Amino acid sequence: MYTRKNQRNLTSSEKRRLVGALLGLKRSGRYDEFVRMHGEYYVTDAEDRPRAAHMTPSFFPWHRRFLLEFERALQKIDDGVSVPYWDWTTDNSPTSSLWADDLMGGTGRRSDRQVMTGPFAYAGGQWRINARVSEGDYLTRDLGRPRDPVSLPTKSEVAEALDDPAYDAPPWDSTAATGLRNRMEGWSAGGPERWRLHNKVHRWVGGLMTGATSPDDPVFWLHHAYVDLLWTRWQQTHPASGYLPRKRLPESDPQYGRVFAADDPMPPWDVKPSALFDHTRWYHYA
Ligand SMILES: [Cu+2]
Repeated sequence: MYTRKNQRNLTSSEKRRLVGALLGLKRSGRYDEFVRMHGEYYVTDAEDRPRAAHMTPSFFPWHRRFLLEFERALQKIDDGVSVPYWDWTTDNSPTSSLWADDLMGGTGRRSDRQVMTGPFAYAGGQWRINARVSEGDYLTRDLGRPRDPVSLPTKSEVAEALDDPAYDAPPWDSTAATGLRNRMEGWSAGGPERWRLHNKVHRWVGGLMTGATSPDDPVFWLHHAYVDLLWTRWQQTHPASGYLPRKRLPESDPQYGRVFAADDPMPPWDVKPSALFDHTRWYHYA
């Protein structure tokens, strides 16, 4: 049992240890295995394959397990480390301390979006991008996308998503109009708000964070820890609601065999979403 803290409350020694563990994991090659796994499970609902991680009800439990595995790997390097969370409704500017040299480093330079500051700058020699969908060996960012500004989601947008008493809704994909899962994952049918909440944060960071290998940017983990925290808040607010679909969908359902009901084992760990509903045996949020 350990604590996941708000990144803004980390002491300088906690920041140093977190960065050290991230760089150590990268050095060992293990970090890039997580990046590749995320890319491999980036299955969209345009495909017929099962979707465990994205555009799917198991978006929350799959990422919870993904973060837990990652955190265990970090803790093998330094057992005092945990994944902090980034509350992007509050720390919502490129000048937030999150982006300082002692934590994530800053935005990319204008010409090629290459991150030039902090521990993950290519020139530092410790953060080479190996698993990627785009060109370049270096981490890229475009915080806030100044040329065509995008803003981070607000507290009221989060509150609106958390207010929905249903966990998810048919058709259980990126077009579900209601339900916590798609409101929070943030797909919408079109219009100016094509990317909302979780998705919008990926877009705001820009660069590698917008693609299937988004964990190439270590801020991925801090973002997803906050998404995980928001799931716990929804659970507390709606104790009578639960994960949906509860039972496997009938064969007649177009999503049959493509989404995971509460007790359908999810790859690659063969773990049921229901085994991940209660996070309190592992960690709590401070
Ligand atoms: Cu994400």
